[in-house]
Formats: sequence, structure tokens, C-alpha cells
Amino acid sequence: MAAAAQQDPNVPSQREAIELATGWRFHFGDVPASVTGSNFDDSDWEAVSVPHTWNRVGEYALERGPASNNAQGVGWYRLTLDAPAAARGIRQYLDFAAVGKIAEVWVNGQRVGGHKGAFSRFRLDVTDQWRPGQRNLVVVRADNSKPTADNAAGQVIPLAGDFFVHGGLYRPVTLLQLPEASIDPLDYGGPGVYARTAEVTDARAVVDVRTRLRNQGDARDLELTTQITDAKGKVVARTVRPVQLAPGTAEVSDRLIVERPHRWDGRADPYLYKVTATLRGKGKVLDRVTQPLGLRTFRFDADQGFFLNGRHVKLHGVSRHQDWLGSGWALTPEQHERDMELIEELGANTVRQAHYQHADIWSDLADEAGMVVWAELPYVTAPSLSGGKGSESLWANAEQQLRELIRQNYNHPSIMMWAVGNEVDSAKGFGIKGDPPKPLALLQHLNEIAKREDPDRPTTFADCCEGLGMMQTAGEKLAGTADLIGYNRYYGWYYPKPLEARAQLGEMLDKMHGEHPELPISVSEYGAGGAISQHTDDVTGGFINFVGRPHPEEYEAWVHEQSWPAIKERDFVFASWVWNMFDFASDLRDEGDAVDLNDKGLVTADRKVKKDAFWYYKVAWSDTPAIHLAGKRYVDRSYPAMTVKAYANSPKASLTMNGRAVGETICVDFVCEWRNVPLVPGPNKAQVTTVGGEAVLDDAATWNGPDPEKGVRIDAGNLATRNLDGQRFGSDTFVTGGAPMVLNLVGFGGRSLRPRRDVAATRPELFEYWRQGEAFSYAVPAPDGDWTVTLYLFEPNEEATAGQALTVTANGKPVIRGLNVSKAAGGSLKELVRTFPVTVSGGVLKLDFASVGGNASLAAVEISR
Ligand code: GCB
Repeated sequence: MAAAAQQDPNVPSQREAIELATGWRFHFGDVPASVTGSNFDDSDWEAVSVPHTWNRVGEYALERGPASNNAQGVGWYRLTLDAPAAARGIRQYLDFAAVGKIAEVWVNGQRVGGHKGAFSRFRLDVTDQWRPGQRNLVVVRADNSKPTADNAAGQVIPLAGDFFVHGGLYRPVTLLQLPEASIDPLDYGGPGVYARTAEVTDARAVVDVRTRLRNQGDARDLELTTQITDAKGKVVARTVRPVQLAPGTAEVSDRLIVERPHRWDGRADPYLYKVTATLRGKGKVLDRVTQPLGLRTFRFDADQGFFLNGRHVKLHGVSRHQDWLGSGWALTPEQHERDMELIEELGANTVRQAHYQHADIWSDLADEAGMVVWAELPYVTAPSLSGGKGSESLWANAEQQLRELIRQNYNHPSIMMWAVGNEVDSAKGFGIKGDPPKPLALLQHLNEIAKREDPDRPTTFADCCEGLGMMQTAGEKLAGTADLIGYNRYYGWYYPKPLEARAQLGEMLDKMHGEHPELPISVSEYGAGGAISQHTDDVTGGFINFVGRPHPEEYEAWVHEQSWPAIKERDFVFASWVWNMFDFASDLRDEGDAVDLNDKGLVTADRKVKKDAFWYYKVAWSDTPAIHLAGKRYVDRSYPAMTVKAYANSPKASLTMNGRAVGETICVDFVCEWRNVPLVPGPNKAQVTTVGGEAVLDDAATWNGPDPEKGVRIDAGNLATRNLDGQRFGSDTFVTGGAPMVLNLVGFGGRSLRPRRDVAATRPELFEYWRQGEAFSYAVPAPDGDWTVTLYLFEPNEEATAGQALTVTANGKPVIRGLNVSKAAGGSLKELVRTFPVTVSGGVLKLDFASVGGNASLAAVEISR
């Protein structure tokens, strides 16, 4: 009877976990040496609860919250607590789920250890310093200093990257109490119980469970029970064995058979078992650890892609960083849950945990949601800040973080690949000095460690940016180092000829597949910036300022509309991950409508706004009929006509505007478009309906048309609309020929890449972008009648332009003949305003620009009564 009762998982074990969430004091910056002792007075320190970070990085320019705090350095935490009494022999451990980025810990004035790495759990045995039943003092030093070639952080991965490394106790801290003989808590922070699915057929699953034990007392006779329970809690397999445990550690392996297993089958059916190891001694339950177990098979094929339980599944999903606006990395369980809910709503079936180990709860949520997960080591960018292959201590640190990643996450069925690096061939862009980096040796080393730690899961890494100047290595080829590969490729964004994104992505994938026919290939990153307060009338019209402003929301969506079809039609691409699900903290950046945020999210960093690109995927990845009107946030329109776009997964859709039918259109690759739909001044109600299929679905939007009598204005060369002195300039559109140009190209952080130039003009902003070419023409919708046209011209070229002669015709009639702009303006970079009358009939004003001996350069056009 006693034995039966002990099998009951409700009989408590001697393991106690007490979360140390409240009562902490915090101070950022220098402190006296006495800080670790009990006489130190911390009463004027800030009272905080844990999880906590001192950083608050990122803000949206239009909706300013509290100012950004991107302070990097040392933060101190002190906790005075009255500890529970403990029976003799009970061991005390401090469990830190993660500390950003380097931790040192003192208990009752004595240093008990530390940890290097911002993402993994670590535990310290503090029994010798702990005073059960009395007052105890815990002091933690957390250091998130920016890595340099000669500080401690410079020997701990990551050394650089496009994300902010938050400082502090940003995941829970727990006091863990265990008996002398227990399941081992000190195995690289892992659970001590590791279940490996050796075989799964319809008839049975074979599960090998390794349990690591630790005995800090005398040798003793114990009993280990290992059991698997199904989702209802019914025991479906069990082994019981005696264990003679000597002092020290030991490992015990058991084989369990589950008859007719219910598979973990991705999003379709993420069925979970549990595996529990229970250690008993002298009739007592000493310790018990329960871990998730999902029974599945999977494989990656270089030609056919990914197979789960023998069935082909096209993996499509997103990358996720672990910060929220305002909370940084110190997330609540509810915030993690909200993130997974949004990813599920999007229709993703895979998540990339970028660029580091994510919280346990996040992987639990992935198990429960049925996501296939790419888990990642933060070996991001080059292995050294001064070139070369990286120091011994950096290698040791990377190896340690990799073992932690794998042991701590080993039991998550959702995780199906270990990534050992991201863009380790990148260098110049992150300011690496000295010799070109040699990232290959460390990548190979880590790959071997991963294979040894876990022979069952393939390894992978994300490759950077062939053809982009900011990347530089000593010429090492990385492809083929790991079992799988992901390509980070931003066609439509960082690459030349952005409007050719779709073809470029397809060609790159075909080329890589051809070059590496044995290598399963994925797209580990693709995307574009998207600012919800910036809009465009024409994604093809303006200059794409990829690390600057603007980043119109519609352009981001367009890049995804171009990219997904290229991925979808290639079976050999086993997976793709949008970069990124959420806007995230990166103080390298100052772009779009945000400060210190990378704005490539499908959803904003506060999780409040789903951008157009979110809706595109929600429709494209939906198994059920769906339709959504795009461009809803661009309410006040610039022109008397617009292109209406809807996303639908039906073949056709139809549009009504203000109750009148505009017509039916064919939806190609989930995009349905109606061009040049006239808008009346004031509100215009659009309604879109699916055509065909069984259910009729619809969506509606209201757009305010401008009053054309008040003028039509185009900011030539600009991708986004702009308000100037109460006037609206629409983005560049209605144009053929020429090319959009920018005056001041900015790099990361808003820094100008060339010496800043300004045009001497009444409104210099209008000259930030322009259209340039030997010939280009506009066909601008405008009501019939008499108008005045104003052209804002200038000569951007500071070299000799003596022979340049510009001719402009309006509706075929010459209005400017053989004008030397620079001469007339009194030099280059000076505005030249030309005005002339025109009469419009047929609702369109045609303006043709032609130039000999140099380009025509048009900054803006204004048509007014
Ligand atoms: C990349 C990096 C990622 C960046 C991203 C971007 O290739 O892997 O960390 O955030 O590009 O947005 O440029």
C-alpha cells in the first residue's frame, strides 16, 4: 500500500522551489566593495521585483513613451530574505533562469559563483553559505557591458548583433531545495532527465530515458521509477529499478515502450505525453522531475523538404526576439502566451528562436502549439572583435552556452534543429577591426559538439548576405558545415534592384540548391521595415531608404507579397522564417517611425498593431477562406485616385466603393488589386467580397479622398507621403521612366554615410528625394479646367553641368525649353522654381521631362488652381 501510494505523482517529493520574486533592491553603476556584505545599507536603492531589467529600449516617434534607456554596464541586486527552515541534509541551490549578460553571485557575503551568457539557466550550490531558518543575503552583479576587444563581455557570445542585450535578472530566480541524493540539478542547468525517442511506429514507441543522479552524502540504496503518462495522466509505461548510489554523480538509463503511441503531429495534433523520474529512498520520495515528451519522427530532404511523421509539411513561420516595448526582456508568462497566440493566429507552423536560447515557457508553448522550432546559439557575427578565429576563452564560452542550450531544451519535442550560428561571416557592418574574421573553425567545432550532445537532431546555421559589401570574411566557405542551412536574404530591401525581389530570391534559391544538391535549404530570414505611420501611394515609386526613413507599411507588405510566392513554389525549400514577427529593440537603429527599434516586425513592439504584412500571411497561410483589405491605416489619402488592394485566398474578389460596383478582379498569389479607383473628397467606403467558394466573406475600409480643388502635390523620388506646412505631398507615383534618388543616404543609427548635403531652398525637405533621368513622364489625375503647375527643380551634380538643357512639356505643349537649371539657379544644390499655367481636359495632366547634356532632376510638382 505504501509503495502504491508512492507511485502517486501527487505524493510530494522533497524538492522545493521557492521563487524569489519580491523584495529585491537594485542599483545601476558603481558601488563600494562593501556591497556584498550585510552591513551595506541599500535602503536608498530602487525596490524592484524580479524578472527585472534596467533597460528600456525603443520608442515610436509618434507615440513617445518613457525615454529609451540603453545603459550598458553593471547593475547590482540585493535581496534580504528570511529563509525557510530545512531538515538535515537538505541542499540549497540558487537557480537563475537567465541573467543578462555576465553574473556574479554572493550569499551572506561570500562569493558562490557566476555565469557567462545572457540566455541560459544556471544553478549554484550555496548550501555551505546558506542559513536555513534565518535571514540570508543574496547579492548579484549583472553586467551587460558592450563587448570590446579587451573586456570580459568581449569573451562571451554574442559579441555584436542587431539586437540589444538587456541587463539584469530578467528571468525568474528560484531557491531550490533538494535532498542530498537527488536528480542532478548541476548538469549545465539541465533538468537531469533526458528522454530520447529511439523509434516510433504505429505499433509502439521506444523511449530511452537517461537520468542523472547526484549524491552529496554517503553511499545509499535508492529506487528510481521512470514513467510515461499520457495527456490524461494515465501511466502508459513504467520501469522501476534499484540504484546503489555512491557519492558523486551517476547516470541511469531505462528503456520504456509506449504501445500504439499517439503522435505529436505539429499544429494538426500536438499531443504531449509526460515523462517523470522519481527517486525514492527509505520509503520517502526524495525527488521528482517531470518533462514534456512528444513522440514523432521527422526528417529533412534536400529535394523534397520537411517530413513530420512521414508526411510532407511545408514549414512557414517567423523569427521571434524576446523583448516587448516597455518590458524589454523581463516578460511575464502572459506576454509569452500573447506572442504565441499571435503567431498561431498568423498561421505559422514554425518559429525560429532568434538569436539565442529562449525562455523555457516559450518552448513549452511551442510544444503545446505544435510549432516546429529552430533553436539557436548566440554565435552571432564574427568570433572576435579584432579579426581572426576567436580566443580560447571565447571558444570555451560558446561551447558552454551550446551545451546549456541543448541540455536545457533536450526534451522539447517542438525543437527539431540546433542552430550553431547566425551570420558569423558578418564583420565590417559591426565595426570589427584587424584581420578579416575566420568564423569557420569555431562553427565546425560547435557543430561537432552539438552532434555529440544530441545525435538525433540536425544542426543548422544562418548564412549571411552574399553580395553585400558590409560582410567580410577571410574567404571561408561555410555552407555544408552543418546538416542544414538557412539563408538570410533581404531582396527588396538591402539588395540592389529591390523591385526585382521575387526573381532574385527564386534565382538565389535555385543557385544554392544547384551548388549544394545534398543540403536541405531554408530561408532563415527575409523581410523589410514597416512603419505604421508612414504610407506610400506606389511601392514602385520612391527611393528605398532601407536603414533610414521612411519605411512605409505598404512597402514592407509588398516585399512579403513578392517573397512568399518564390518560397512557396519551391518544394526543396524546407522552411522559411519571416524576419521578424515583432518589431524589436536594437539601438543600432533609428529608422521608419521608430527610435532604437528594428521595424521589420509583422506586429509592433507593443503588440498593438498588426501591420499589412501580418494580414497578408494570415490570408496566405490560412486553410480556410479569408479576405482582408490592405492599407487601412492610410486613411487620409493624397490623390483623387488610389490603388485598392485586398488579400484573399480565393481566385477572385469584387470591390464596391461608396456602394457602387468597381468590379471583379482576379487575385494572383493572394493579392487582388484595383488600380486608379477614383475617390470623392471626404469619406469613401470600400467593401471587398470574395467571389466563388462557398462562404461569402467581406471586409471594409473607409478612406478620405482629398479635395483636388485644393491642389495635387507629388514629392518626386519619395517612397512615402509627406506633410509640409499643412500641405500634403503624396509619394512619387503616376510616373514612368527615371529613377528615384536620395540626397543624404544614412547608415545604421541614422548616421550619414556621406558628408551631409542640403539644398538651398525655401522648403529643403522637398529636395531630400528627387526623380532623375534623361526622360520621364507623369500622368497626374486632376479635374478638368485651368491650373497652375509649379516645378521644384535643382541640379544635384556639383560637377560641371554647363551643357545641361531641360525641356518640359505639359499635355504636349512645351513649357520649358533648353533650360540650364544650375545656371538659372546660380549653382548646383540650389532650388529653381518654375511656374506655368495649364488647361486640363480628360482628367489627366501629362508632364514630360527630357534633358540633354545631363539628367533632369525633379524634386516636387504642385498643381494648384
Ligand atoms: C540579419 C540579422 C538580423 C538582423 C536583420 C536585419 O541578417 O541576422 O539579426 O536584425 O538581418 O534586420 O537587418
